[in-house]
Amino acid sequence: RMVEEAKKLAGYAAVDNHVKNNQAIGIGSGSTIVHAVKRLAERVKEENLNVFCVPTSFQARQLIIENDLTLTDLDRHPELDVAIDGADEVDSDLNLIKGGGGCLTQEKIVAACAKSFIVVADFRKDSKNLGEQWKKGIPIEVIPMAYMPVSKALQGQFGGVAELRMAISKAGPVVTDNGNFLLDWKFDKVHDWNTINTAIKMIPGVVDTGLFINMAERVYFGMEDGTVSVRD
Ligand code: DER
Repeated sequence: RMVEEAKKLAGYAAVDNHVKNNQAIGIGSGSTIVHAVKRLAERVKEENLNVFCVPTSFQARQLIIENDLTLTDLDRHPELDVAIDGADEVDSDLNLIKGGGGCLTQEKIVAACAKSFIVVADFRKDSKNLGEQWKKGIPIEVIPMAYMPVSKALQGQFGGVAELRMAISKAGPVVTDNGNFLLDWKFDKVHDWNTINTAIKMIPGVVDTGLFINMAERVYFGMEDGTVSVRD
């Protein structure tokens, strides 16, 4: 399928351009990162590389273990050489919406610990402004007992609609790897994302947001025509 091939192109390009021997590497979550991890495992084997991988979710942890990569953590490697992760949408300033997979909090922590944060995405994620293509809203991780007041504060201050993310194969709300709930905030106008990100984080009960502002160093887009487009 074209999209899967595009994810693979992006994942391989990021690993081939940014992974070297003796690195501590942050491993993101989602489906595109799976291709990057496969390529990483291939290179580790072929080139006998020594790398240490920090996961951003239970899923990423499983991926690291399944691919026989060395698992580590931020206690042992608080400074990472590079973090590679996916995104739900990328705008022209390299601002990201992340959290479609519900792993945004640990993803943002790991991305912030890395000297270089590299994003891998298929062509569907390439937008001019946030919200053009991603219609599921900005994921916000919240302390469960506060989801209603946070939702009200969000809507009162910034408009739009904030919905509690309900689970599909489990009764009730999605519970994150950190034991929290998720709100998906469907905004209805263009905002200054840096300002609004800070304001949302100030609402008591908010753990973190899926807005990654001024964090990504480079994005690799796998394109429909089989090429890779790079945005710095
Ligand atoms: O949930 C997340 O933050 C994921 O990284 C997401 O943004 C990308 O997931 P995908 O690679 O499956 O599209």
